[in-house]
This record gives sequence, C-alpha cells and structure tokens, in this order.
Amino acid sequence: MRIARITAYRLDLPFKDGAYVVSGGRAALGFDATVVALHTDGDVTGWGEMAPLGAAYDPAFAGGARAALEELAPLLLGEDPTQVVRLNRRMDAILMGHNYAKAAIDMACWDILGKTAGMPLAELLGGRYGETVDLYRSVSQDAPAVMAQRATHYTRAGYRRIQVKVGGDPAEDVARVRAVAAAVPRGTVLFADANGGWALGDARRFVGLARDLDLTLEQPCRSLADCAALRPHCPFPLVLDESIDGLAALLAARGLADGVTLKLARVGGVTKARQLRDAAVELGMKVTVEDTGGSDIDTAAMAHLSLSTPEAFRLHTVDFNNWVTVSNATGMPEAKDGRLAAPTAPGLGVTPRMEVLGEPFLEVG
Ligand code: 0XW
Ligand code: MG
Repeated sequence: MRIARITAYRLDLPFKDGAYVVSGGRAALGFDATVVALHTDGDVTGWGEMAPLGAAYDPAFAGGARAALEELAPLLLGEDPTQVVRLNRRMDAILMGHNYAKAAIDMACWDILGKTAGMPLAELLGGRYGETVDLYRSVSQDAPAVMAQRATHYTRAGYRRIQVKVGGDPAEDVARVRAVAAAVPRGTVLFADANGGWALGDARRFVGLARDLDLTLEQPCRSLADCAALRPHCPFPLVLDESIDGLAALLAARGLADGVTLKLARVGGVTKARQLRDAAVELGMKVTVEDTGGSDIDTAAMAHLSLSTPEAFRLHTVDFNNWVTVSNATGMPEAKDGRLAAPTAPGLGVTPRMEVLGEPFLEVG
C-alpha cells in the first residue's frame, strides 16, 4: 500500500470554559489544530490530529506544524503507511526533530494500519484492558475560591480526578489545592500540576506547606535536575510530563518519577508513545497517555493508547473533545461518570466531519 495523496486542514477549537491558564500566566483560548488525511492507492484513508497548547507550553507551535508538514508531505508520497516504524524513521531522516509536527501523520498511519487489519487501535497496540479509562479534568489557574468552584462544577459533571494548576506563589498554590480539596467530594483524586513553573526553592516550600494533603505532584520544576533535587523532600508521588520527550528522558526519570505523562504530540505520535508506554510499564512506572490538545480524532487516539495500557500501570487520560466547542469527527463514545471508552470500529474508529474541516491548507499528490 502506498500514500498517494496528503491533505491537511487547520481547525480552530475554542475552549468551552474560556481561557485556560497554566503557570507563568501562560494562557490559551483554545487549540489551533492540524488534521492530516493520508489517502492511499487502495481505498483506505487514514486520519490524524495534533494541536499544541499555544506556543509556550512545549517547544511546539501550530505554525511550525503546518510549515513542517509542507516540508514533509511531498517526500512521503509513495511510502507504505502500514510500515509505521519504517515511516517514522523516514520522517526523522527528512526532518530532524519537530516531533510534534510528525504526530498527526503517524496517527493517520495507525488509522490506516488498523483499518487494513480490521482491528481497532487498542487491540493493535497490545490489547484492550477493560472497557473504559479514568479521565481527569484540569482546573485552570485562578484564585483559590474560583478554582474550588470550577472543580465542583467538574465533579458534578462526573469527573473524579482533578488536576489543580499550580506553579505560582507556593503559599497561594497550597491555598488553591486546599480550597479544591475542601470543595470536591471525598475520594476525588487530586493532582497538583506546576507545569514546570516553580524554581527549586518554591517547590520545596510548596511540599513543606502541603505535607498533610493527599495529592500527586506533576512536573514541579522545568529541569529534570531540579525535579531530582526535590525528590528527597517530596512526600508525594511524582509524575513527570514536560520532561518526558523521548526514551533517554524516560530512562533518566527512572527511580525519580513514580509516573510519566506521555503526550502524543511531544513524543512524535502513536508509534513513539507506544514504545515509551511499553518501556515505562516494563520499568514499573505508571503512565498517562494523553496529548497537548485536539478534538475527537485526537481523543480517539488517546483513548486507544490509554486502554491498551495495563490497568495496574495506568493513571488517566483527558477528553479534549469535551473541552472544546468543535467536534471534528463522529464515533467517539460519550464520556460517562468520569470515564472514557475507545471506539470499537477498526483503526481510530472515528469518521471526520468534512463539513467542519472545510478546505485543506495543504494538498499534495
Ligand atoms: C492538561 N494538559 C493536558 C492540557 C495542556 O495541553 C497542558 C496539559 C498539562 O498536563 O498541563
Ligand atoms: Mg501536566
């Protein structure tokens, strides 16, 4: 099978709940998504999606993804999309780095492989463990009382895992987590995500002041070295997210992180995320498979990879399709009681809404 034509679409995905704010005042009003279609010389078309969170969350931005696609797409015509690892090596040979830009192409290859094999991605990626996966919901950074109100709104909507955005003033951050903890039902799982916003001293102050709380700490400082220096002082399980951009980082996090957050766009797509997921599970680390943004196409991929992670090592994932006002595909099961299922149709199992995608910004072949 060969790639005969590649089309790519740009899609604005505004957030339902307004501005989303993480540490350092980094804010976004939505995702600027790129959707890729790989048309084969057979009758199969594969779909993939990637969306960065603004331009200051990761070393990735939407304009970069589009420019990289212009570079990559013409050189991928004629390649076999079902040979996913080989195709990834080809992309890496054509364009060094820019993993995020390759993620949507790689996702579309897996969609084709699944459709060709007649298998849903979860099974193809190693096996479906259970029917649904836990979801978390992020509470955008704000004043403690506002965050408590938001968290209550989300737990009423069914979410049982809340990610509190911290990484600001440590005393105020502790007040944020305390306010949320007091507002949500007993048993709600709390994550405090600093998104690398604290200097080491701030992180030390936070863990000192928050000691009595039951929470998991996510990416306290930007560098792995600072997170490692915090480790002996940190009584909480520690999850690394922004630090984990590949296998070397995963191996360096061994013994330091209790879990890792694998983002499809950051690591370069399904192929590389699966490699990291399998390595993390073998190393005994807990795993969240998620992404930086997107709508239904991307959420389907996150759901499949999450469901193919053994339960004992699985943390949670995110239902971005419910964060945004635009649905770009049909076929995603509805999230229910804070849990998400993956489609059961072959490949990603979703059908793009062509009327929503509009005209492609790129068409080659
Ligand atoms: C909550 N997220 C998955 C959404 C944004 O992409 C950032 C990310 C996080 O873990 O901070
Ligand atoms: Mg995070």
